[in-house]
Amino acid sequence: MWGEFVVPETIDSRIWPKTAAIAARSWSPPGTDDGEDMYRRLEELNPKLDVLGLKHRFNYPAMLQRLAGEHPIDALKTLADILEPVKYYTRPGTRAYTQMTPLNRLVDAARPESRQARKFRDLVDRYLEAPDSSGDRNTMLEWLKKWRDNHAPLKPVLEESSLLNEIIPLSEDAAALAGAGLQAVEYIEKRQQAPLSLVDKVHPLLNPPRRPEHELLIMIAPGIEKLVERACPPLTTDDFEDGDSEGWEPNIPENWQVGGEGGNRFYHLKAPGIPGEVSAPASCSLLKEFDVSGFVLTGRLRCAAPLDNPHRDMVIVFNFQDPTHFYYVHFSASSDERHNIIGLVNGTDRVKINSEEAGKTEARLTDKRFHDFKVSCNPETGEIEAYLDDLNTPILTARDKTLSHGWVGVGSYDDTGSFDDIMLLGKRMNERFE
Ligand SMILES: [Ca+2]
Ligand SMILES: [Ca+2]
Ligand SMILES: [Ca+2]
Repeated sequence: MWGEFVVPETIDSRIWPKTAAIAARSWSPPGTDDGEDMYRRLEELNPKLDVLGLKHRFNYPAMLQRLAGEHPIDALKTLADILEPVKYYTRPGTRAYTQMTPLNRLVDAARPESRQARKFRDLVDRYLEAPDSSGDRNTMLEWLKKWRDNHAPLKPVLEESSLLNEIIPLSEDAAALAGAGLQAVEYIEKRQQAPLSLVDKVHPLLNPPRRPEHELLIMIAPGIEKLVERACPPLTTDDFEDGDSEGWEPNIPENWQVGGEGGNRFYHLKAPGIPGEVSAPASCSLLKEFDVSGFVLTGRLRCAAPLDNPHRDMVIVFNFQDPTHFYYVHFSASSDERHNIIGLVNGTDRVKINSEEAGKTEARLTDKRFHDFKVSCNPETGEIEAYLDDLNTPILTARDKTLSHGWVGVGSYDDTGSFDDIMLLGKRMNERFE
């Protein structure tokens, strides 16, 4: 075994029982690939390993008890049972570790794979296959309620321990995720579409910072995501892997194509657009099937302009009604009155409408890598938010009700670049945004 974050107390849990699975892989015929059966057999093996004196299970409650101090461990275990340590080489980049750093935090106690989260994913899958007749529904709801209500009893435990303080936001997030899962089930069973606000609430929890200080992942998140997606399905998604750009309507068709590299395909804007009658983004391609009133658009974008161009940009357009009436989010490499803004084009040259001071916004489009983005708009409140990389904290926000609906699309003011993994959630025109 190879690992930097192991001490005698945790080494067994990092080796067992997965070594048994590796062994079985080696002596089994290539066709043996039943994951469910593997887990069943590993669970049978666990007590036998206990008898041999391995501590891969016994040290877990002991470590939790040490963290919980005088408190009972129940609430802490309820949370820890659905957590896993961050993966790959994330830990060394999160804080300065040395050989003298004690490995006694919750990330060290947490097991490499959460059995309960895996079982929850299975329950969700079976429930979504047959929501009305699934015998797993009650267990799923029971678990979700337990996780939703766990933060209140756990909070005093976390507040009293200097080692557990860092878990407070994580515990809140886990409870919020479970709460959102329960709400999603309500909408699924009422056969109603959930409001976008539910998706908006869950989205940041599903896209946590890549290097969270507590170094833990909430492993029930993918199951919750499936429930929320069923309750509020996207209007459309596009990863461009089929090689065509059906559904997209560019203003200059010859400038757009589906490109590919390294086995991935994406939507590529290969030439800058032509400036129009008013100052506004010159290139855009719209999802013309969806005239939306309120939406959340997510995806990835990258700019192909030279790195020494401080005005390099990619834009997301929305509430587009015609070429001189629309909003756009301008993601750029520099911040001023025209760059890295939310802009409104209303029959005349664009104006900056975001509330951040010009020149003070975080301009993150400084390289040629793909960046995650999210743009959301609520026409009832007029709130517009734009995110890049960190999908928890918007870098641009505005409040404007000039245009209440329209098409969304992707483009650039005057540069080139690519888009991928587009997902549009929204209410079509005349549906209420709650
Ligand atoms: Ca793709
Ligand atoms: Ca396609
Ligand atoms: Ca530019």
